[in-house]
Amino acid sequence: MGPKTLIPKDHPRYCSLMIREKLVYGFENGLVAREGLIAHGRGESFDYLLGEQTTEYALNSINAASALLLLAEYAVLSVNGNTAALCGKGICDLNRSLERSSIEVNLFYRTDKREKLIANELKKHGAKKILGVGQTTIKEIPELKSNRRIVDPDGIFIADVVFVPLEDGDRTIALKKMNKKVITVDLNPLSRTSTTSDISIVDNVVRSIPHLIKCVENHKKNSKKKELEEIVQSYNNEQCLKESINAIRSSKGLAKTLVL
Ligand code: PTJ
Repeated sequence: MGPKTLIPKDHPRYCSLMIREKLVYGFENGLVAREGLIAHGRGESFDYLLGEQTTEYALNSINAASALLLLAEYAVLSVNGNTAALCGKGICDLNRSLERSSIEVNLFYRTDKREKLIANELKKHGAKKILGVGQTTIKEIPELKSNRRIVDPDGIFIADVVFVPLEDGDRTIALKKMNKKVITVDLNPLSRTSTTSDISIVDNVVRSIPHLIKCVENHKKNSKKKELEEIVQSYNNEQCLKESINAIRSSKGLAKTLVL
């Protein structure tokens, strides 16, 4: 079940408007926090400036992210309300593509009810086990005050690689202090999350997850461990962020979206 919509398929901004509809639907069904709608507005404005397309720099980051996820001893895919509403299926597909990974619900505006609703949504897409829900034992990320400090002892706490789409800066910094490799998806190349993560995919999470799954599948078939290691070692996050900022400044994106 998805949102019922009156938006005609030939509307020039159909894709962007459908993303909004999905979030509103997610909000009405208790998955998305009110603040999640506002956070989306910020992301949407950056997406507009980037031309609502996956840039070659984002593809480069996605390639490095897929290599790092495959090299991980244990990767955790952290899911919040927005991610669950926009690409719950994609997260479950990505988790199935990886051999050593789990999904954990981890919320900034945490409520038990929303945690359970998000877990149920992910289970509809075939996820068997969801961490971070109804925990009896918990671990806390040191030096973090927000609700995101509470993590699953079998999940983020012990993971060496954490995938955190639409993350807040404080937790990214805290995860780095715990020596974890952090991969994020954030349309804002200037955010603390983007500038602190090891790999920042500056792209809409809706577009990047399918690319990421394809890349993982491709590397599984064709790349050796050494090749994956080389991809990760030669990746330069700072350069990718600079290129994303340049793309915004040079208004390549604007040239496309302004006509719509
Ligand atoms: O579900 P919860 O309670 O965990 O709350 C989730 C939100 C997103 C509300 C919470 O994490 C939050 O407040 O996030 P921030 O600090 O506003 O950061 C969200 C970042 O994601 C911003 O930098 C946005 O530009 C970016 N963003 C928003 N929508 C997208 C996005 N990046 C990629 N794809 C999007 N669709």
